[in-house]
Amino acid sequence: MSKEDNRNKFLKEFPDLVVELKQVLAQYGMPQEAITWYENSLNYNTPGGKLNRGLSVVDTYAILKGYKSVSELSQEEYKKVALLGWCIELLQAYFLVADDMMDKSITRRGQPCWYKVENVGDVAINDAFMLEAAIYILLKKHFRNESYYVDLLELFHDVTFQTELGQLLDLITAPEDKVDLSKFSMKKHSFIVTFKTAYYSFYLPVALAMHMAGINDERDLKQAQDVLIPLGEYFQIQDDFLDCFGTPEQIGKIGTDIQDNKCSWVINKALELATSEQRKVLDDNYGQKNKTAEEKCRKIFYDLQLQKYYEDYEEGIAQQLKEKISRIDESRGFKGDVLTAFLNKVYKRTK
Ligand code: GPP
Ligand code: MG
Ligand code: MG
Ligand code: MG
Repeated sequence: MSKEDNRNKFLKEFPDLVVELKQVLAQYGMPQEAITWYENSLNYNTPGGKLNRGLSVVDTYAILKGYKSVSELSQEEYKKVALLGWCIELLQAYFLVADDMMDKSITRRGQPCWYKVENVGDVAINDAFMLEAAIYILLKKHFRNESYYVDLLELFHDVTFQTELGQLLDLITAPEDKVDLSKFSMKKHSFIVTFKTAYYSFYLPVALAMHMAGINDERDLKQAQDVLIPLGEYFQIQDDFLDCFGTPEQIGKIGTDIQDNKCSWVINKALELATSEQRKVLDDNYGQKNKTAEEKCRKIFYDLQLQKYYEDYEEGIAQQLKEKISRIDESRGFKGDVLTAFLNKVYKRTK
């Protein structure tokens, strides 16, 4: 099955989930207006992205089961594993709706952020909570009788909290009114991105598929985690890099990290390399809410040739990860191919 077919097959599952979720509101006797609101929020915020996380659950499950392609899954099996994939996409939707408000972002996936849509505004806060709630409604409905139901719940809860910890550190390291670049470091950056991105984007899809495939020995979950967390860190470094050096057309969003005073990979690398004059310009302009100051910072990033350092980082980390994957112990049924598939999706991505 081609990549496009895979994606379309996965997308076809979503409308039925929306119907199920709307039914829950209908059963509570909610007025039609509220049901329609929820439907709009689900459709606007959930399916529009790359769907990497959701599709990964399906792909990983197929590899673990030894299928050559996703088309070998029975219809029932496909529906179930795709539902787990959609649960991660709902988690992602919940995070992004909230994150865009906190980061004051303008666009997401090539359209206005949800809170920027006419008549939405702060209702988006409640919509974010309701996107999260959808996960547990669907899990209860479809997995309640499985032996691994509690494992799924714990995974979602633990990973959600880890992401919130990362988001907390991301936000308090970037106060709006007080720019202090001496608070930043690569170590702090690594902590932020591991928590805010790597757990939910990389470990979660694989761990979910492992539970459903019955390959869930602690040692195997640990093997997966030991590769997926650094891979997720690499992915977020790409996100940081593209925020500054990518175009909105390419990445579907307008970068905000410089004006938002974010402890991103870009500024941390610049701080390692800057002369004292350059450092002064960064101290005076980073995190200032205007385009001129932003451009002054960006010019320094170009002068320091950060693109080159980024490419070096990318080559180095990809090599390290490949080596790690080659040492995976497959004796209990876990497969290194699961991890290679992830690495291939991430390596040299430009969007
Ligand atoms: C992405 O960081 C981080 C998240 C999406 C986690 C948000 C967590 C919450 C608990 C709300 P980012 O701000 O760099 O992402 P983007 O560049 O896509 O806005
Ligand atoms: Mg953010
Ligand atoms: Mg953001
Ligand atoms: Mg970003």
